[in-house]
Amino acid sequence: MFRKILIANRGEIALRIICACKEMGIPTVAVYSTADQHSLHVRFADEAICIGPPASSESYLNIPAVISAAEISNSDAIHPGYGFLAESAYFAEVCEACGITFIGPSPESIRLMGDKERARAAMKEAGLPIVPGTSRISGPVSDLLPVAEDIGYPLIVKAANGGGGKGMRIVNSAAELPGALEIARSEALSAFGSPDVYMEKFLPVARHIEFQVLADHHGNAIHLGERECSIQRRYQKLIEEAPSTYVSPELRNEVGTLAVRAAQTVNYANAGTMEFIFDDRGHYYFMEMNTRIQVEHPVTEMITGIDLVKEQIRIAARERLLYTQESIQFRGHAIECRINAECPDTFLPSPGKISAFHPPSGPGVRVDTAAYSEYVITPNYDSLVAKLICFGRDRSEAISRTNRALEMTVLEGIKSTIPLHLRVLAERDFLEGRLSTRFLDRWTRR
Ligand code: MV4
Repeated sequence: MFRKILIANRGEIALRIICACKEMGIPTVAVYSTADQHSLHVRFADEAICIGPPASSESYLNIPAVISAAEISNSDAIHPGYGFLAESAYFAEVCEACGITFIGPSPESIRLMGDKERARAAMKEAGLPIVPGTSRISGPVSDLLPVAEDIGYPLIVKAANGGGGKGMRIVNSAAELPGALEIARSEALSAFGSPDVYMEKFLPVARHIEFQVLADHHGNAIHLGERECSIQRRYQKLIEEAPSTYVSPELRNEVGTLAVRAAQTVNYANAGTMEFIFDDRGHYYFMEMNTRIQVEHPVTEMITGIDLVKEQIRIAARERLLYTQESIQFRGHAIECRINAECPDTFLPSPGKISAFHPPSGPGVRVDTAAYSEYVITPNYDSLVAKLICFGRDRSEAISRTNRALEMTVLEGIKSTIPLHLRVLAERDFLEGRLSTRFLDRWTRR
């Protein structure tokens, strides 16, 4: 096992990783920017090293600063959390070159899955259904019109090196294609450093459902079922749940088995998530694979009883998976609400000082947060204040718990998404499990 783990992140996920390390008896090192000197990850880690000014590019994304902190503190592993350096194949390579274990998959796996077109091809080869579409496209629009005609409208243009919605454009007709391509290309260039895009058939009423897999370095792999993530706005997830009301035990077993086999085919090792789009006729298609621990991992932990962060650490230390597929049991239902510091109507960030904060508790309630009363949310980082995860013996109990927990949350001084969550939880379609990626359109114009 590792001697000491450096956590290259901040906020609630840094605390979540500290929890796992403490329970495993592994000392931790926090890194922080000058904006975060009063943060809880600094307080709860065994050591803390300041790595730069508030701007992420000069601190949490500053590879030489992070590696130096690991070397000075004699850390032999780095957990990157999510965001920041978590999906940088280059960072994983630098760790390797410095003799530090990157707690995540290999640089090759990160690079493969980061290239959405190569990932699609690899997963198709490994037996997963993919959305009909093209590979990387270039050249004049006139050459692309016939290709687009072939796919059929509506179609969606996506960034080849993207993910998570940036650089995406829905195209309803040939007339819209030139403009959409131009916008998608320039967005892709500024967000991902490459203007390359590809086209896919757009599935208008669809569900976004992802499967969690765990794979070790000894060829063992399991899946931990799915998470339903259809309730998103501007491709930012707002509510996630497990299991999905759409997935029967048979379908879970079918897609999970395919996901596990695909992970093994590409020699994937660590935690990973395969995103699928499900249409309303029972068809499903692989979209992309995320090579990190995800924000919404707690809903899977609640229904399986497995600590995903501890498993990531064990796998990175080359230990064998503790579980076989047969030993995994799904029990109950879990719902996660992302409580962001933003206006619930406009979704504009609402930074400022939290004047009062009392997180909810009681049976079946988990709150992952790094916030406290008097804490100041600065505009430097993302707006996540807390994740509220509620467990119930069934979906209906999970919903009532989420409702009462939201009502029993005191969060003053900033605007938050709590009112929006309460509205969603009162919607008939939500209560009856009729979810789709269009769900939030009823209240928001995108
Ligand atoms: C799609 C899609 C429909 N058809 N691709 C959004 C995030 C990114 N990871 C992939 N996403 C989607 N890709 C095809 N071919 C629907 C989504 C999607 C979505 C689209 C519009 C509005 C909300 C959405 C929520 C989740 C997924």
